[in-house]
Amino acid sequence: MTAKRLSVFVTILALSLIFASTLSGSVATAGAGASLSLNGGNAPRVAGAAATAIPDGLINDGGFESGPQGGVWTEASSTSCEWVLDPTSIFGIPAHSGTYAWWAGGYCGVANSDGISQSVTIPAGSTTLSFWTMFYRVDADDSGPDYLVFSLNGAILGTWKLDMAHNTYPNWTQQSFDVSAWAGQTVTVQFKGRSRGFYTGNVLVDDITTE
Ligand SMILES: [Ca+2]
Ligand SMILES: [Ca+2]
Repeated sequence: MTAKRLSVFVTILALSLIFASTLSGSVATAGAGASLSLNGGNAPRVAGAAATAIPDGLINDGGFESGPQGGVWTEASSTSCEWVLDPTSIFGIPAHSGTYAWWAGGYCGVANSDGISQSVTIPAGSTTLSFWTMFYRVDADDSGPDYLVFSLNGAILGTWKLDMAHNTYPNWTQQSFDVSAWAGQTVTVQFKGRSRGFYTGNVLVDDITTE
């Protein structure tokens, strides 16, 4: 069996497992490095209850504890999967804090691209915006590059390649940026995950705060 055919087989198997677990009402229990390697798609998107904004520093619900379909974040995805999740069952590690984190990149039948954004006013005197990341590259690097991009008002402040060189699993690391240039302004905070090609990288993001 060629590597590609094996990949397709594993993908179908993973989809079947996720579908079966959805039917039974339980959470997919694929361990880290199993289904995640080729199909990171978690539970399909479902209509969720209206979320209540949870103040979390400057960034509303910067810890994603409103859960899937959180109302304070505008979510986008090129696939039907939901990317705010409890990562325990799929990644084998918990969120940085609380229950939920946001997952960029990944796979949902096909390579997934997703994003989250919200509009906030950076208070005068704020200097730093920080967040935590957990990069997880299971598969070999491929010719279709995968990225995480962080921007304020469209100005890209950080770009990370989701390749094997940036793998930090199972450790969370903190990223910090000087946002003093935006102090006093209302800006759009945006994260984008982009996956291309047959293999995809993954990154979890949690606890976005300012000081
Ligand atoms: Ca969290
Ligand atoms: Ca790729």
